[in-house]
Amino acid sequence: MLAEQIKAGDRRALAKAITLVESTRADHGDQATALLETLMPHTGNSIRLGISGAPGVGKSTFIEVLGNYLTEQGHRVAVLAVDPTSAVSGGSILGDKTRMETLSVNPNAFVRPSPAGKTLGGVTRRTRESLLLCEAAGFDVIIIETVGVGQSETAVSDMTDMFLLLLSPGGGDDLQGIKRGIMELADLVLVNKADGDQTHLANQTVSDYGAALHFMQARTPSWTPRIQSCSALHNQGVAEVWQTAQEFRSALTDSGELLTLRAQQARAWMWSETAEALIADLKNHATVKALVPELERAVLAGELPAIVAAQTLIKHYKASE
Ligand SMILES: Nc1nc2c(ncn2[C@@H]2O[C@H](COP(=O)(O)OP(=O)(O)OP(=O)(O)O)[C@@H](O)[C@H]2O)c(=O)[nH]1
Ligand SMILES: [Mg+2]
Repeated sequence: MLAEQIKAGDRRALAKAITLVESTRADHGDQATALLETLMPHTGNSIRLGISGAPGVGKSTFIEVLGNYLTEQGHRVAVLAVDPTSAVSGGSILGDKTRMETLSVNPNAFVRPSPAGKTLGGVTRRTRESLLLCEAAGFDVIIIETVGVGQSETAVSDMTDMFLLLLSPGGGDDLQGIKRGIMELADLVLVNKADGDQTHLANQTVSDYGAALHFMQARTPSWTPRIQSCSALHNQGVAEVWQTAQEFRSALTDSGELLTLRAQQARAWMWSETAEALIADLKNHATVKALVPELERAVLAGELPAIVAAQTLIKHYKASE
């Protein structure tokens, strides 16, 4: 019945299901996968947006304004966070700051902070599954926020249709701590804080980056990355962002690329799931476990090539299948 409640759009049931997905208990894991299987036919009906940018650039402010605007337009909006720092520290930066006070009490929105996890892979795996659950619950716009510190953007871009990068007015990407590889993921670059005495600088930044974008390899044949400015604080340029997102969606739908993109993402996810599960199983294997300390010591001491140690582990793992 949890599945039924989710399909009916019950936000509490959705929150419960996400907790199940995030749980590390084996029986919860089984329930979660069964639930995902049941709900799979009800997923896919959303536009999946990834949003990244350096700390303080205004991601949360922007998402809150965009989210409230979209619910006014009749959409149902879910916001999930991927916080690479939570994988390291166990705590979550985004979790605390991603409060989005007005959006989280909006009945047509669902805001979920980042799950805690030991690895970024673990955190993003849960986010992918949560995304599917949100779709099954009838949310038609899913926004995944990640802080732009360079590790999680690729993961987020691998689970979304469209990737938005927020910048502050002024400064090259090196000054903003944005790596070029991340610029290349962006389908839309947004210069936020285009207000007050920063307005002019924001316009300047738009033309500087606009020129640079022309020299970048487009991610897909049917879309050329764009750059726009906005002020999340004053709710300016936000409707225009949604306009662009819709154009993006139409372009990729018409060309058939959206389906291909999602299919390829799902296949890549299958293999990353397989790799994660195999590694976990191998590390749990009694013979392997017994061998690890000595092999690690020898590798650390430079006595044994890593490849030989890896092959030894795999040989023993396979021998006792
Ligand atoms: N002037 C101006 N300030 C803004 C705008 N958007 C956000 N801010 C301010 O910038 C600060 C950071 O905003 P957040 O929305 O918390 O930024 P964030 O990117 O989510 O930050 P982290 O979660 O720490 O990575 C806050 O003080 C906001 O009020 C804007 O459009 N104009
Ligand atoms: Mg934030």
